[in-house]
Amino acid sequence: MAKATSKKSSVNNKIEDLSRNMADGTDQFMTTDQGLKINDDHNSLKAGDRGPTLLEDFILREKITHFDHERIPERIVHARGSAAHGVFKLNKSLSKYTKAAFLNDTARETPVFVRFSTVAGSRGSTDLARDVRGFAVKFYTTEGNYDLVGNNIPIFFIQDAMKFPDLIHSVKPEQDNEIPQAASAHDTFWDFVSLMPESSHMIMWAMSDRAIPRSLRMMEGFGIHTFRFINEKGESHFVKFHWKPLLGVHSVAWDEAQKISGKDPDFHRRDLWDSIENGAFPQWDLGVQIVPEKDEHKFEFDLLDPTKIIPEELVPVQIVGRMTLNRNPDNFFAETEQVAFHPGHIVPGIDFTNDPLLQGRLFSYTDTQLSRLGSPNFHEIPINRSVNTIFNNQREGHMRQQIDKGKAAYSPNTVGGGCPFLAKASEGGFTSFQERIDSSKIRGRSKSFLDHFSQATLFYNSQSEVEKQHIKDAFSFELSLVNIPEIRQRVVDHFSNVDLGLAQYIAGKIGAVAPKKPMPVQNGAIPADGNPKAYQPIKGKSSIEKSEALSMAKTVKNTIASRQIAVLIADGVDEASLKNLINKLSAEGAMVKLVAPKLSPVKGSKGGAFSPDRTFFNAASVLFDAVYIPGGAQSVAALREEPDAVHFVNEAFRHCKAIGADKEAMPFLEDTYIPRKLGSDMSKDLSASGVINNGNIKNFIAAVAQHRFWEREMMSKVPA
Ligand code: HDE
Repeated sequence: MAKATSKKSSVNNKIEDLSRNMADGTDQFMTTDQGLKINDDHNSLKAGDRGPTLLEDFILREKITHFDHERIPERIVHARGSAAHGVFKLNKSLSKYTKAAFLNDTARETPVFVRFSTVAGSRGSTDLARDVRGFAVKFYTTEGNYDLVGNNIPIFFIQDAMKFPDLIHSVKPEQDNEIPQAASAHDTFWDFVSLMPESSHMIMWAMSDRAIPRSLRMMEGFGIHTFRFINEKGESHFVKFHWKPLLGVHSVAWDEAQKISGKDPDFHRRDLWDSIENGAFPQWDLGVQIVPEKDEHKFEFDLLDPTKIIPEELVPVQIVGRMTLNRNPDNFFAETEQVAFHPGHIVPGIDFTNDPLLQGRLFSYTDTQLSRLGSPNFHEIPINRSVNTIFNNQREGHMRQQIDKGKAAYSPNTVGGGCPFLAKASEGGFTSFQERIDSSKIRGRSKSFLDHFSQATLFYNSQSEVEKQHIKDAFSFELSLVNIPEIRQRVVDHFSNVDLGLAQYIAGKIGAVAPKKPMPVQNGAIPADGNPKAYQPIKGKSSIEKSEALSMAKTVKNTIASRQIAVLIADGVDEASLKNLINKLSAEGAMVKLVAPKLSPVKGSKGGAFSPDRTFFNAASVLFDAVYIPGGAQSVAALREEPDAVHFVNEAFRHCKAIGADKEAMPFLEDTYIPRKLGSDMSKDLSASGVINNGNIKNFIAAVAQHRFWEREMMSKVPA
């Protein structure tokens, strides 16, 4: 976690560029859009006190007209998002592989703007949907904007852009009644999945805890497609991009996610905003997997297939730089909403491959901005403009800002002295990699794309027992909300090819027939004249059985920085204990929040006063990472009388969070389900289960750093 600095000190050349468009109304008169000072902004112009409003009232007309046109279309996918500014610092030059300047010079810091998103929900939907998260990074490089538009899952549902509208139509709310919002648990999505075996690998990830992150700051990011690096000599290497969060990869429980959606649908957005405001800057390491051109066909999967990873055991991830998000946007609409990403925004040294999904994206992203932002001049919107001035012969269009001087707007010309000039490759001019292509035009799918199951199985086999259980639970939940039994059965049969035990478990939960062996699978995506045999999915061999990087179980668990810790207090709380707790947790960078029966100051045992941050009627355990109950006989007795306080701790226990208490608070813990679940002897040290009941703050801190004690779920759940 980087150290805090103020907003002013997080200035870079992109922030300076944005400041050209910033306006601050502090100490200024209110004006109309024409710059006229306004005298009355409260009353419209009328014919007499009680008379009709006059059409002449240009101030009213201007205000209402602007308001009437305030909305723009939300993104067709990834509508719900949150973003932040930051910097990328390279720490290992990649000049051997790429000539991209921002990946060559370790002295350089490149400004970035990063937008995280959910995919399926509308702009106002909950942050905690079970969904893939977008992870889009715009690098404002000296050679132009480079956008790495990725997700928090390293693969995708489909192999060909042609199926993207179908995929999205199936997952979005159903077309007759617009239900459900931001959820994949419905007939049309699973109908599509059941007919598209190529989605198996991605579905395994989407049903895993990766799809319910604890925080946007605790997710990995992936470029997904294989791209190319091109070096000065014109040589190409294949590359996959990874973002690895310094805080580790963590998730919430599904029951918790659903409750957060009600208690605070802005949970992720607030978490990102607050941590940056508090100086707990989120950081990720940039990693690359590099494959020499000659090794293109050496793997048991096709590098061009976006439903496949390159296991880290086969090609290690090299860490080459670090990204720090250190500044919140000044205006959500101007920056987060209007930012326009595009995988086709590349710089010399980076190029595309023939991944058919990537190829389709290269068309889509500019096209969609034309209807979303309304003009081919969207690149001039401050958040989108390059830090380099733009010179070309593109002219006019809605809302053109740039005033191009001179007479000539064409090339070649002599009238303008031949300007603007073209740049040679040696001067930084972009040239495409000269890949040799010699083949027939074919509308179809390569046979090397037909193994739809082996990596889905690899993923499942790489999970811990707890993670496997969460995947089973997620499938059971989702499919139980599918109304058509045939769809449920097809999905079960389909996943019997990934793991028979998994399919049998799900079948048992959703009233489907449990398969006894891997069942034949239908591939619904076959051309009218296609031979079904040629499209029959296969399960190839995987040279590795498990890959540690695919599990979250062994992620970073050495810090409590920026974790939200609830401390439950009432009048009479042991002051010395409370102050000591706050000091020790704060010293580790945790955010301590006092939760009390009401918002008025709580009296301490020595006459001091503590202002609560939240109350039992506006807070809930699901908004915190851990909970602590300090001593003070009067406070403990009052909390025992507070059913919401008891529920708070039961729920934290159910969600496997660290729970701490002073010895004096033991009677309170005995009112909860904890003794029944951990054995009634509360005098024992229960820290191995994440319950620290002896006031040992060091042990409590170590327990919070573990994030969750998921094994508790295996014991049985408490009602909460
Ligand atoms: Fe996108 N995607 N996508 N996508 N995508 C959009 O562009 C599209 C895909 C991703 O925060 C849209 O500006 C097609 C993969 C992110 O503003 C649209 C295909 C990956 C974001 C679009 C894909 C992504 C988008 C909607 C299949 C991970 C949000 C608004 C061929 C590598 C960016 C917009 C932001 C947004 C099209 C598949 C990531 C419609 C056609 C694979 C993170 O252009």
